[in-house]
Amino acid sequence: MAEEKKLKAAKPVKEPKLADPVASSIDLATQIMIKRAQELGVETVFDRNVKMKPCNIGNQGTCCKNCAMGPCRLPLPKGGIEGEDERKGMCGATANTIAARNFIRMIAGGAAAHSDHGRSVAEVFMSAARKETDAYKIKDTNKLLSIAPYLEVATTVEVDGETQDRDIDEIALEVAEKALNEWGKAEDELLYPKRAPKALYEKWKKAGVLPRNIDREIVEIMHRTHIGVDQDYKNLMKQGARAAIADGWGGSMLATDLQDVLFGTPYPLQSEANLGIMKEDHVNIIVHGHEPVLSEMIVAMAQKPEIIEYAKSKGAKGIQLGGICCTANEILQRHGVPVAGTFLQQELAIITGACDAMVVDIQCIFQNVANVAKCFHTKLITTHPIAKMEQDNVIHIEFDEHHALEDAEKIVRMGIDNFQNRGSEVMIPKQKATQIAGFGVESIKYHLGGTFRGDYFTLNDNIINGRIRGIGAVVGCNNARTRHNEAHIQVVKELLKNDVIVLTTGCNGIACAMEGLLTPESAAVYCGPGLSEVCETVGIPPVLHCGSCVDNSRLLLAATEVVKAGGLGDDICDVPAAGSAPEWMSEKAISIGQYVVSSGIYTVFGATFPTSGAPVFHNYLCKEMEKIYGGMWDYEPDPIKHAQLMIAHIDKKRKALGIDKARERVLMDMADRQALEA
Ligand code: XCC
Ligand code: SF4
Repeated sequence: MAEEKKLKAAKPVKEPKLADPVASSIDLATQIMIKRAQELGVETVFDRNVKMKPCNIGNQGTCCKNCAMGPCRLPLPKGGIEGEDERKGMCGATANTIAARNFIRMIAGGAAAHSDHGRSVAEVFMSAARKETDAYKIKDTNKLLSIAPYLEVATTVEVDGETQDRDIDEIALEVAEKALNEWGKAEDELLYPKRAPKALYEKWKKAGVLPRNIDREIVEIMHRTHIGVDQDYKNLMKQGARAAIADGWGGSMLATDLQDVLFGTPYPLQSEANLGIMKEDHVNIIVHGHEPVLSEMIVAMAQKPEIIEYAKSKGAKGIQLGGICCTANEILQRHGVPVAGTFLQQELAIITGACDAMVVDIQCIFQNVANVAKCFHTKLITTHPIAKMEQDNVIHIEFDEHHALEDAEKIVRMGIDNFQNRGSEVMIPKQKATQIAGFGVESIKYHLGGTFRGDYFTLNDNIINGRIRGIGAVVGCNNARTRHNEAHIQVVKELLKNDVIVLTTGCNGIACAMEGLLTPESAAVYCGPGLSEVCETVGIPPVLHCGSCVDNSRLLLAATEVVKAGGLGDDICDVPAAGSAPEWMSEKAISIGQYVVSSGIYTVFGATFPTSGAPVFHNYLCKEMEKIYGGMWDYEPDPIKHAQLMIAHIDKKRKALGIDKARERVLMDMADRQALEA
């Protein structure tokens, strides 16, 4: 016995489990930096992924902790359910009820995040309209005039029987009032859903899902999912859809529109992406999060000659700004500021040892960046009153639109002052790719619009004649449970190969940028003959980066423009289009997925799906929902099958429109032509 004990005690200490860099990401810069982190003994999300397994019951969506009699856990039995599903929680809640409650609480979380972001922008917009701040101005008056009618704000006035243009400041003020009112008005319904095609609006009306105001729909989810309230998954999902519509056609759309008015509507511009954008001899300031309100000021500050001089006085050659997540997408699309990386690269940016300041606002910020920053000289600065961190190395500089420029200056100077504190451990990977970003409803109109006919006529025409098979909207996060960027890139490439043009936002946009897919040249390499020809003629990349998470609202409006241009049905659900989030992880992704589905678009998610433990409810989302909205969910973790499901749906829609034959003709022509040329 004693011997045995001794033997046991002598057992070597277990090495900590570490991630395999190549298995963790398809991106070389990421692989290099994961390895680097491990050499330095700094833990990243990739290591935590191998150390901690996700909970199997939570994963199935069937763990309820909505009251203190639980948590009640209802995993799916190994062999599935035979006969009646008798699983129930303490109160009797079924697996369907539990999964549906959890699902719509995710929608509430996501819709709240997007919409609260929108509210902040609306508040800044109000300050600008009232001229209470020097930092923010109404920059894009064309955009202001274009959105005013949707908020029921007149752009003209009658003076002595004559129609005249109304004063811009007056319009801005009324737009601000009307917009802010959307979050909490006591009567009526949300205004923006009327921008949808009429058939869709009527569908929502009939289904009883027209949102009343943004906040109310989110609050009602919290009420309905409290113990003992709504216990019918269909009725729960009705509210889930309503809150999601209030996000996509409400909070998010307002965020996008008001940001465009304040900071300018994006137009295509060139930039770069990946960690290689950081520069060893420059002060590197990384902005991370979602709201452009502060980062816009930082961009302005970092360009000021006296600030650049100050950086030089500290021994740096200049200031290099870079972005992570959607703050990156915001300042990329308006200023061409390069993107340092995706959601999963946030820790790695600090591990370069060259990040002098990381400035974060809201959403998608790992608390672990504080632990990583502790191992380096990096100043980690939180800026938002609702988003602080407990670690004591985190600096909080609360940002306020009334002293925005002062705050931005303080932050940038802090980064500059920190340049000299760098250790010897600087290692920036070289990888970066060129990208063209900054697409949106307006620029697609410009590039693919017709000169004589409707705005989106050229795009529609090419879909009708079959050169473009359809539209794929591929968006969303990275998820450390899957190989970084692999599904994003495989799904997108499979779509391109099959002549499906891709619109992207969020971290998929960043993944595509890193892979070089956001360049016109990539069309000839990756696209089928039809799409490649269109891209070449028009001079656009085959993947159009349309911005941040809230900018998924741009995709809804682009789809609406396609319907308006004619020839592809009279509702969004008629258009040969499909949505996808191959590596989703956030609650916002679920809210986005639901408003896209409720807008009539078939939407496939990868990674995992939080309803697998409740097959009846899952089936409701994936099949029954089509009867209500024309769109439905699907789940497929294999990227190629995932893309093929989207293509099959696109073909189904082409057939319903009677344009399936056109494509065969185009391909035949093209093959003939190629044979002739050869
Ligand atoms: Fe966050 Fe918007 Fe997801 Fe990326 S994509 S991980 S939500 S940053 Ni919207
Ligand atoms: Fe369990 Fe019902 Fe309470 Fe949920 S609400 S924890 S299912 S008793």
